[in-house]
This record gives sequence, structure tokens and C-alpha cells, in this order.
Amino acid sequence: MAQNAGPKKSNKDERSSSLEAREQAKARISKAHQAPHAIKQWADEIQNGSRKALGQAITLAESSLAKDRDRLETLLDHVQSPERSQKSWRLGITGVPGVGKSTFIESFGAAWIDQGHRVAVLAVDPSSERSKGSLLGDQTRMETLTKNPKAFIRPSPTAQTLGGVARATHESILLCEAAGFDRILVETVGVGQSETAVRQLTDAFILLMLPGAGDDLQGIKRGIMEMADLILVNKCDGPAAQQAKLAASQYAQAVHLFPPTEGGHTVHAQTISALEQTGISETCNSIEDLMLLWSSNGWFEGQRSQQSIRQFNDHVRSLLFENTQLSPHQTGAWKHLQTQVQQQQISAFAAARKWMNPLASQT
Ligand SMILES: Nc1nc2c(ncn2[C@@H]2O[C@H](COP(=O)(O)OP(=O)(O)OP(=O)(O)O)[C@@H](O)[C@H]2O)c(=O)[nH]1
Ligand SMILES: [Mg+2]
Repeated sequence: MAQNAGPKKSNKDERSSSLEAREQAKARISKAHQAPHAIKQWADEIQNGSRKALGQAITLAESSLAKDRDRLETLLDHVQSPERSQKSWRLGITGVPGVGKSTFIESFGAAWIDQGHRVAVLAVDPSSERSKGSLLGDQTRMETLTKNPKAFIRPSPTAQTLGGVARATHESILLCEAAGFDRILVETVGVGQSETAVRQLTDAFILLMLPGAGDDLQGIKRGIMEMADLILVNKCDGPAAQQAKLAASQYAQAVHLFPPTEGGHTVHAQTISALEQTGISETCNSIEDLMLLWSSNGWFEGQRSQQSIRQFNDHVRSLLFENTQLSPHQTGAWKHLQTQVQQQQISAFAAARKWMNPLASQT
């Protein structure tokens, strides 16, 4: 492990220097791709598997500046490849901090690579508390994968709104697929809202649990368990192995009480040790079984098209909202209605309608 040289930086310093570095990178990327023909060339480089071109495109996807959005959309138009997207599997991986998600991805990713696939790992973490420390942690936990030319690892973008992160993640998935990655793993911390967003961007959702502590569900909300397509009780090694097996059978029983899955599958609960790499090939088999079933019963396509429609609706909503808030006149009217709602002079719904009506009359 590398020794730290010089005085230790605070998290705040690290965050601001990482933001600065990102801004500088964006400026460099902008300059490098300024010429009109450059976007086409950039797209070709991505499709030919250039990791640098892919990384730069993802940086652009993480930006919310209008000029960056325009360029990214042109780039996405050029790289769009429905055949590659149809062949790829998008897998969400969640679980409480420390459950072993990154360690699991290291073993799981390697197993897919052994089978001839190319693996991209994206992380979603809109919380601002976790700083660079966890990114460094992720990179050491995914040491082998980081060095593998058939893998591409992209740590979480710096803090943004959840909506912004979800959009950027979806676009990053499309970019990775265009670059020939056909197993996309999206890691998210299972404690907040981000897993709902990731669930809506992925085909299958894997929930990692700790051995023991079955009854309080380890701070994982029931709603998150209901989103899972596969439950893995990790750290089934050493003295905890027995407990892990017991927990897995308890989860398997618990999921029977949940509503039937939309994909028509049974949610299995299995044990693994990400560290000792046991249960990994069984996990690959379980995912393959799910994909086989969903291809034959239409859920794979059906879920993707539901997700696209939802994304379209969400984007329209957020763009409408952003646009209407731009004019200073409208901001005044907005604040006035907000005050009226706050003081209970008008119902929230009536205020929303009142807000929308002048807009409708302008069109
Ligand atoms: N005994 C044992 N320890 C494990 C196993 N998997 C992970 N760990 C350890 O658990 C700790 C956390 O692992 P990570 O892979 O970083 O966990 P994570 O869920 O990615 O954590 P965050 O990214 O912080 O949410 C590390 O010290 C790992 O070595 C396992 O299968 N068995
Ligand atoms: Mg991690």
C-alpha cells in the first residue's frame, strides 16, 4: 500500500480539489472535442473501445450545463447501438455500507470476464457524506478488476441531486454498452432513495445481506427487499457461516409472503463469501436463469420499455419544472403560491392547478 506523503487533507479539502479537478477535466474535454467533426470521431473512439473516450463521455454525462447536455445528446445519437444494449445485462447491487458490495463485484465481475464478457462497474451514491475515502476503498477492494482490460470501473460522481445522478447513470450505461461492455454492474448503498432509482435503471436487482440479524432486516427497509430479484447473504465464511445459512433460509421464507414478482420468478436467497469467492458461480447461474426466464416470458423487453417510458415522463416533468422556474416573473408567482399553501389559504393541489393554468394559456 502507498504511503501518504505530506500532511493529511481534510475531507472538505479533498472534495473541493476533486471538484476542481473535475472542472479542469471538463474544460480539457470541451477543448479537445470542439471541432464539429470531433464528436463523430469521439463516438468512433468509444465504439472502438477507447476507455479514455468513454471516461470523458461519462464526465460530460455528469454535467448539467446546457452546452454539455447538447453535446452529450449529439454524442449519444452517434453511439446509440440498440443491438449492443439488447445483449447487455444491467445488474443493480445494493446492501448496507460494509456488507461487501465492492468485494462481491470484484469476484462476480471476474467470473463474467472468465466467461468471455466485458464488465463495467458504475457506482451511485448521491449522499454528500461519503467522500473520496470510500472511492479509494472501492478501488483497493476491486484491485484485480481495476487492472483488467476487460473491465471498466467508474466511481460515484461527486454529489449531485438524485435525479441528476439517475440521468447520468442511465447515460453512462448506454455509453458503456456502446463501448462493448455487456455486463453492467451498478453498485448503490442500500440505505436511502438511490436504490429505487437504480432499480429503475437495471434489469435485475441483487440485495446483499449480512449473516444473522435476520429479524430487524439490518436497517434494510422491507420495500428494498421487495425490489430484490436475488438475495445473497454474504460473509458466509469462518464462524459466521452457520448463521449465514440460517439467515438465507429465513429470507427465503420471508419472500414467500411478498406479492408475486412481475417477472414471474421466485426470489432465491443464497449464501456467498465474496472474500473467499464461494457461491459466485451459483450466483452467475441464478442470474442466467432469471435472464433466460425473462427472455422467454417477455419480461426482459417489457421491463426495459416500462423503464424508458418512466424516464421519458420523469424527464418531461423535470424539464417543465426547470423551464418554468427560469423567469423571474414566474419565480415571484411561484413563491406567492408557496406562501399561500404554507399559510393554508389554498390547497396544494389547487395551487398547482393555478400555477399550471397561466402556463397553459401561454402555449
Ligand atoms: N469475512 C468476510 N469479509 C468480507 C466479505 N466481503 C467483504 N468483506 C469485508 O467487509 C468489508 C467491507 O467490504 P466492501 O466490499 O467495501 O463493502 P461495501 O458494501 O462495498 O461497502 P460500502 O461501499 O462502504 O457501502 C471489507 O473489510 C471486506 O474485506 C466476505 O465475504 N467475508
Ligand atoms: Mg463499496
